Amino acid sequence: MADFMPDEPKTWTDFVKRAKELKKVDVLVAMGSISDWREGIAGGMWDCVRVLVELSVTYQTFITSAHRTPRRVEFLAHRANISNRIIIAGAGGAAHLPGMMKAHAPSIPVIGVPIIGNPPKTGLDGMDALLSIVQMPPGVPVATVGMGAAANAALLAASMVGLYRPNVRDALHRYVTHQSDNVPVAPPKFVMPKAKKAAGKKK
Ligand code: RP5
Repeated sequence: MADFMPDEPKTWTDFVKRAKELKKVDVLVAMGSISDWREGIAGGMWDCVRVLVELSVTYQTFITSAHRTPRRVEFLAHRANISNRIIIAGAGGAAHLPGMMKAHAPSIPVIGVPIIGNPPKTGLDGMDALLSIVQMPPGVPVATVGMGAAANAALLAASMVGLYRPNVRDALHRYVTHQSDNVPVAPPKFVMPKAKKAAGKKK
């Protein structure tokens, strides 16, 4: 009789090899699909990794879907749990990945990123992913960042890693200081647009 559980015969060996490297890094970055990576675009998991690199947080990336590769999800979450690693998980649509990872990794922090499809796939513009991730049942918490806020997930993870790695804490401090320094003190001096000025003079 056919076994309908996916057993991923082609990818399983490579996947397990990569998963075993997880113990060498700070954060597991998982995404439900290659379409969640979005190289060069803010809002995808690429943006999360960009910030992790900037803050010297080490990471290992994986594509694993709660629906298409459930065995990978279970294996990865378990390994992260026993290795005390932080999980960042991004998914779109019916985004069960962060919640499923938390179910299999109850002792460690899981940060969920609701991905907005680009182009939109579900017509719900990321609201489906946001609600799927944030509305976890009592006892199974997933820290949820805003829709497409993959960079914020990296900053949140860095603040956790910084609790035990001073170089990451220092890098985060520099990042935040730079961000503050780039906020102007006030908007430019107000200048009345010419048309309005002229109209104003006629009165
Ligand atoms: C989710 O379904 C993924 O996280 C992705 O955001 C969405 C669509 O996946 P693809 O059809 O692009 O692979 O599981």
